[in-house]
Amino acid sequence: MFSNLNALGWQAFFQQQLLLDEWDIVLPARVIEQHKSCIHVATAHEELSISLTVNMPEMVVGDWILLNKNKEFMRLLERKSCFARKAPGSALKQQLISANVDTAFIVCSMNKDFNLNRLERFLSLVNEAQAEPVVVLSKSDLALADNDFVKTVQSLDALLMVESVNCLDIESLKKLSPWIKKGKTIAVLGSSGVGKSTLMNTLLGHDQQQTGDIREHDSKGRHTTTNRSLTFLPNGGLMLDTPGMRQIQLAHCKEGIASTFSDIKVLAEHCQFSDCQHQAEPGCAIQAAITTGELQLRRLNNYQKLQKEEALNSANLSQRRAADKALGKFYKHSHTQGQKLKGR
Ligand SMILES: Nc1nc2c(ncn2[C@@H]2O[C@H](COP(=O)(O)OP(=O)(O)O)[C@@H](O)[C@H]2O)c(=O)[nH]1
Ligand SMILES: [Mg+2]
Ligand SMILES: [Zn+2]
Repeated sequence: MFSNLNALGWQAFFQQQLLLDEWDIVLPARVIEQHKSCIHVATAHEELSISLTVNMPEMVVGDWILLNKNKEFMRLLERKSCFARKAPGSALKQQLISANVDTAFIVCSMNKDFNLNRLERFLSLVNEAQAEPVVVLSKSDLALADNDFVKTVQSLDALLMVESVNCLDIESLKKLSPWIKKGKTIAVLGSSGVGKSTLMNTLLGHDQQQTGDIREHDSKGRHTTTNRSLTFLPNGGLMLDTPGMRQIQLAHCKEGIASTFSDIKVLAEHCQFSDCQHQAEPGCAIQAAITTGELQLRRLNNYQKLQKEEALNSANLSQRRAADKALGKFYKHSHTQGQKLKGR
């Protein structure tokens, strides 16, 4: 059973969460599709649909769950990695995007939409989720000089993986094969129009994803492509398209930002004052690095902007969580006895 599971992304990390006497009676299953009232899961043998009930924890594409022998939900396994963002709109809610992702392709097109600030935002998200980032520079067939783009991205971090590709050309996408392997889960991130769906379709060998100018909401405001799903690629990888990722607000992403901008943190350790704001203080190592050209002012500004945004969103989310908790207690209290809330 476990060899089939490996193809689904089953790893020692999940197996270790099974109790010894559970091995024969549980069925591990991976969430491959998410809908309002149900999830689709894949076990080693089949695909099933499971209705969601209020007692279940919040689940997201990529999650591993255990089913009992009647193929009913038992429990959610701890996530190896998790992507989340602040839910768009005014609601102060954290929204799960995907779980148990090994590698994240951050797609940016090599044209006028290319934007380092946005790339740093995605990198923060990926680093926080503890997935491996790979920057995929798309539309190489249209770019005048992909080398300049690759160099520009590498100037952020010399160790960052960067590949330039033509998403319409399978030969060109072979550059990505080191990361597309049996049982490895890849999330494809990036703004609208950069080629995420095209990349998936070319790897699949047929059009599964809508591409081009088709919007997430069509003219009638109906959702067209907002169901998140995990797709099996012919050569073994599992790929997650992330529709509806136009607007990513960072929340609970402090470490992700810190590791994305670790160069600035290292520089700051050499500032004369430990509480240096890097404005005009004497002995500021960061201002000195900007003067010598070692650090871009753009990068410093973006770092500080993302830090502020993250702090504000996280504070709002915590407040909301506290309010929810208080409300939850009230409901629980006023609820007539009998209905036990199932713990995790
Ligand atoms: N020439 C060229 N066109 C591309 C490439 N990648 C995507 N496109 C085109 O760009 C448009 C948007 O691509 P799509 O995959 O829908 O972007 P998504 O919003 O990120 O899913 C489509 O018309 C694609 O055909 C590429 O590498 N080269
Ligand atoms: Mg798309
Ligand atoms: Zn300083």
